[in-house]
Amino acid sequence: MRMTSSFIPTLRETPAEAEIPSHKLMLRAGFLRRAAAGIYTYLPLSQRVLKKIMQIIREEMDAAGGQEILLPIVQPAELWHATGRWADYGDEMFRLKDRHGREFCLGPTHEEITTSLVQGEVRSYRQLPLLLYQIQNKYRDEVRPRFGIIRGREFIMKDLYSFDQDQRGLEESYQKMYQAYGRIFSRCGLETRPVLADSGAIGGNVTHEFVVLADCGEAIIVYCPECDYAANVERAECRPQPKDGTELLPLEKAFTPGAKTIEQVSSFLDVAPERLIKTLLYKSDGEVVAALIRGDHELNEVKLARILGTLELEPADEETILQVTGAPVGFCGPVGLKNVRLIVDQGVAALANGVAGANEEDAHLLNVNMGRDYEPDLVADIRLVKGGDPCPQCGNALLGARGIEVGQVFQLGTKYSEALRAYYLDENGEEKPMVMGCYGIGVTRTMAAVIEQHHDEHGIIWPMSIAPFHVHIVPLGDKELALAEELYDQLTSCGIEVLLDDRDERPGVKFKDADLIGIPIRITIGSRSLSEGKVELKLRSGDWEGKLPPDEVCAKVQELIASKGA
Ligand code: 9G3
Repeated sequence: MRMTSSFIPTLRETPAEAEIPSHKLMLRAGFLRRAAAGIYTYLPLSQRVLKKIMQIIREEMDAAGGQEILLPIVQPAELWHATGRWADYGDEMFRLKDRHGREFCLGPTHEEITTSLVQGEVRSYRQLPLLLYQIQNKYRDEVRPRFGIIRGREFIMKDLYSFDQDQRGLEESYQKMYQAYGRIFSRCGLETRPVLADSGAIGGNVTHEFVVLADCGEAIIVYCPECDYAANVERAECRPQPKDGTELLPLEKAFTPGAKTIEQVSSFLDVAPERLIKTLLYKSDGEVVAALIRGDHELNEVKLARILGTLELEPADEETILQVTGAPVGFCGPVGLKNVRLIVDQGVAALANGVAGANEEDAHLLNVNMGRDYEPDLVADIRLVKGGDPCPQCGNALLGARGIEVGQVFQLGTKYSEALRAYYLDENGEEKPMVMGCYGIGVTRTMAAVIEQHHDEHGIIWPMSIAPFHVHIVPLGDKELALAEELYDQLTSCGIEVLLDDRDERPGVKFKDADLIGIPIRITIGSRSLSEGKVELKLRSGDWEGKLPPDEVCAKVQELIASKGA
């Protein structure tokens, strides 16, 4: 491609709305333009990258036994009513009506549609396992689209759905996908880390997220430097502490005027935060629940919601707190609470002689002990794990990190096949629900994640495997253009993808744009090196450069491409 006939609108300045490197660089390097909040146009350079990422995904999905289909974006509401999910998702779902007033949504995901398809076609165990996938736009009306295409409202996803006879079959499909994901991301030049995740409303209970470590990432994970434990903090477990064997002291009320927060109570009573018991009141499905957590720990609301088996969990408001405890906010405690379910974190269960609110204004209780002073309804792990906490597998201190979730694999079980009656006859002629898994890769998000992992202050540094082109030729003057055209033809005839900067621009402008766009191999043709009968080659990554005669360029470029694993 020649730059004079290409649509690559590079920018000198970074548009104000861009906050993170990948968003800034895609706008400046002429890869992307915004159509509306969270809605983008992918310009020619992006399209070339996306096609290569999709090609890698297709090769690996097909190799794992997947068959590609194309599902509808416009989905009938009936299917979502059947699974009960039409009501689960509020404004996040794009809904529309057809000319007859029938309700539809723009597909945010495709469990319903795919299960309904399979329900109508598969009747025998001989037809399983069945792995169907698509690469298609998805629509989710994010309340706050941000970070460019990383959290957009329209994005491209590969989603595969597996249908098996039983749990064992599902685990085989899951493993195949898990391995294929590792290969896909490394072939895209992405370093990802699979982490245990929470399956949220989708159902099932085994799920992993593939995360790209990045400071702008919205996923918060912990991982162990010593063993293979890694988890999204929504899901991360921690090792239960041993029970504190101290002798139980008698309950005592302390006057704590105005001391409400952990810090205030801790300093007023001169008691360490880890001896305090935070009692947090929530409303869940109409009932009031108290979560007890140590003063130096944070509550993990996702874990609490999962334990309560609820989708809606919100902090109790002030009048509920007043009504339930008889005291204003800040003096709530477990002793004497009526009609409130007590979910106690294991860190509190292990505590002896803790300090808690007295359910009385300006009063706290000392030497509170579970079992003697209050009965828990349930002791569980409801703690938000953070860096420094002990690894649940090996006990070493966990490390915290932020990451971009580029893929997610779920064991769904039979939630959708039961709801949509996707049954099959097993070898004994018995009717059984198919056991499902679902597996997503954010295709457009992957492109942005690659930029997050591969850029410097001058621009993008594309891995060879998904670069929009292999070679960027920069002739510095019009004398050098003739040789540039010759090299362009030679390389192109060897199947090498070349971008030729044939614009009538000063060298500085050409170099800036070449750095910005980030093609891996750059060939510079200038009068100085030409006088020695040579052209300059260098890798955008900076880890090689050299001068060589024009007739050796083609072989060298092929060697560089091969060595970079394209
Ligand atoms: C919705 C809306 C948003 C959603 C969902 C449904 C996320 C929803 C979870 C998944 C699970 C997997 C198949 C590919 C991989 C991910 N956001 N999820 O189900 F109606 Cl508005 O999408 N689906």
